[in-house]
Amino acid sequence: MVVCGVAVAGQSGSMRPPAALIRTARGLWHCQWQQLMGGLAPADAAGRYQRPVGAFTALPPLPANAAKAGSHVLIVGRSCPWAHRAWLVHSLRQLGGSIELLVVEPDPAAGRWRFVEPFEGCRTLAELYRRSGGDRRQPATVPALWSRQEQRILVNESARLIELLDLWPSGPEAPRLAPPERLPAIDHWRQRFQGDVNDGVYRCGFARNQAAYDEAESALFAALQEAEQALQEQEQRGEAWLCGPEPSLADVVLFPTLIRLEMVYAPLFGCSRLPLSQLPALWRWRARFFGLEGVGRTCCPEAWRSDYFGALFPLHPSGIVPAGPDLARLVASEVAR
Ligand SMILES: N[C@@H](CCC(=O)N[C@@H](CS)C(=O)NCC(=O)O)C(=O)O
Repeated sequence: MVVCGVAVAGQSGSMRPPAALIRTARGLWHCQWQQLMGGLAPADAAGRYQRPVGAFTALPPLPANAAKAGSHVLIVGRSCPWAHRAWLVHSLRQLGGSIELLVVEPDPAAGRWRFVEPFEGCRTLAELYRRSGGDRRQPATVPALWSRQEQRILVNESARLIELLDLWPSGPEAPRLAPPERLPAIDHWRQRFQGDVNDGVYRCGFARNQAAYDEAESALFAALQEAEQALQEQEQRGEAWLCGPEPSLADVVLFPTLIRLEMVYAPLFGCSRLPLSQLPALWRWRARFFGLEGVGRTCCPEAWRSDYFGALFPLHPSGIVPAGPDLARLVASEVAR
């Protein structure tokens, strides 16, 4: 087998390894890779990624003390797109008065989130989960909403968390992101994106075989083409957003995935069929969303690259963090050339 980059005898002073050795190494590596992937990303029998079920997934009632300053803490990680959607709602609805934002750091060696300073006596998110009665076998994920009064995590499923945050009391200026009159359209897009786009990029990256990857990749780009078409029609009507003249939860859930596309998901997860520049309405939409008040502060490209490329060892064993495109170019309203 000839591979670009394999040292050729006489050129670098080293000998090309014998073919039998390469075959054996490939077989062994594939076996080990499947095992490592089993720890990172469970799959079904056909090799499709199956996202594990979380611990506190139900939508809780709005707490009676929701409006009280500092009564709750929203725990996020910078690189996580699921946390990013909750952070966006927190920021767009200006909830900082009642919900403190706490950013956890990844610990790639241990494969878990840790607090920069101990929080409620815990050093890791896993400890806080156990304190809340979480099952040890379930992953301690971000985002999570902590109640200081009840001393427990209220919800850690981002899809429910953003619904709760949309109902959270806030100032008169704070937008509602899922107003009842637009709910059918918003729900339609949220469902369309959740599996094929938001989880879809992970289904591409964590696929165990070609067929599983192909299925996820086609579904991802079919959904993006649909969103492109819808946004073109919206623009013709003079409406900037997926579900009308104002941004909604449908836009919120699409943004964290699309803003990471060129930096992480295309190079690492193989979501590279089309650069976003070839979906021009989505490109313009992304630039508009980035321009909303407070969104820029939630975008941390260095953390995205270092966490994904540094932590997902089975996908990127060298741990080398590649240079990425400049965020400013990706959110310029004109397509970057
Ligand atoms: N269902 C969860 C998924 C959240 C999730 O997978 N978060 C990842 C980071 S992107 C995490 O914290 N993983 C830690 C772990 O699996 O131990 C949601 O949508 O909120």
